[in-house]
Amino acid sequence: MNQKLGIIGAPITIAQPNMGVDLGPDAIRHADLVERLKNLKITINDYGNVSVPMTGTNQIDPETSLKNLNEVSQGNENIAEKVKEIKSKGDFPLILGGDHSIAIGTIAGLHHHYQNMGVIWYDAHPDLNTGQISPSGNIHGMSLAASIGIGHDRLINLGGKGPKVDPKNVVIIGARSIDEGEKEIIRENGIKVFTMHDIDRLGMDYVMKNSIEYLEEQTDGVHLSLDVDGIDPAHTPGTGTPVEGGPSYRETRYAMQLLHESDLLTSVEVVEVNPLLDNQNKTAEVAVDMLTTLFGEKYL
Ligand code: B3U
Ligand code: MN
Ligand code: MN
Repeated sequence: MNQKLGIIGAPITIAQPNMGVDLGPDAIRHADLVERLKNLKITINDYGNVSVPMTGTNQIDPETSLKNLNEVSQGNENIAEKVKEIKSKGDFPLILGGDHSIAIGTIAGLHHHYQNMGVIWYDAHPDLNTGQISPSGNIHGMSLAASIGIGHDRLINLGGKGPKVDPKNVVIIGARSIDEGEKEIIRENGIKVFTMHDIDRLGMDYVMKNSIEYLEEQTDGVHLSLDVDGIDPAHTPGTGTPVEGGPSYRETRYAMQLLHESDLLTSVEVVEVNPLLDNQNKTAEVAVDMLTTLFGEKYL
């Protein structure tokens, strides 16, 4: 990971119900992301925030069973375009969310540059819902489904026709809130999942090394989609849907260290930082610690 880094803010907020995730990119910048990365002698281009529709409703559209499909799709198309563009320049894309729906755009943009892309989904939730099975209608809980070709056509075909990632190239880490319909999708598609029970049983060292080896063999690029609610809410309280019993700060930081050592990643995004739910900005600071570790910051 010794390339130039291209940072993009992707402030979609209306694919989930809480106000404030649109402030995530700036909260992460405010926590000294760029300064800390520059200390690692990394060249950085910050392209600012992509423009995305900000107004939406909290109502489920009876026709699609989704909330704000048009607006979320438009925002994600803009994100896909920007990611595609900075990747063409040779930058390593680092995308700051925004809610997790942004992964639809990020992955669609990256898809133009890979034949067989892999994804590490570090999250309390697998985000494998569709309008039909979602308990909420919130598109942030559907982004991984859309990227593997399941769900509404508009989301699946965003930024290019068809699925963007083979479900066999996905590893979900830290899952502990999985809806019934999502369980079926996981089984039917053979998606590799390390739940919290697996992490407890096997340890983060094994889980990460196994995931890295698995993806290394079969992909030509790997995107890390880091949902801050993947980390235990004791460390990341500023997020809309916290779930108890997640990997600690230490376990997550160690996971990032192993990813750094592996040199596997070709792009990263961090999502669901909501500074309105965290007036100390602690969650953004933890997000920055994870990102700087990923890019080579060490204790000694
Ligand atoms: N699985 C639930 C909750 C949820 C998903 N992603 C987040 N929360 N962050 C849903 O609404 O799809
Ligand atoms: Mn998520
Ligand atoms: Mn989540």
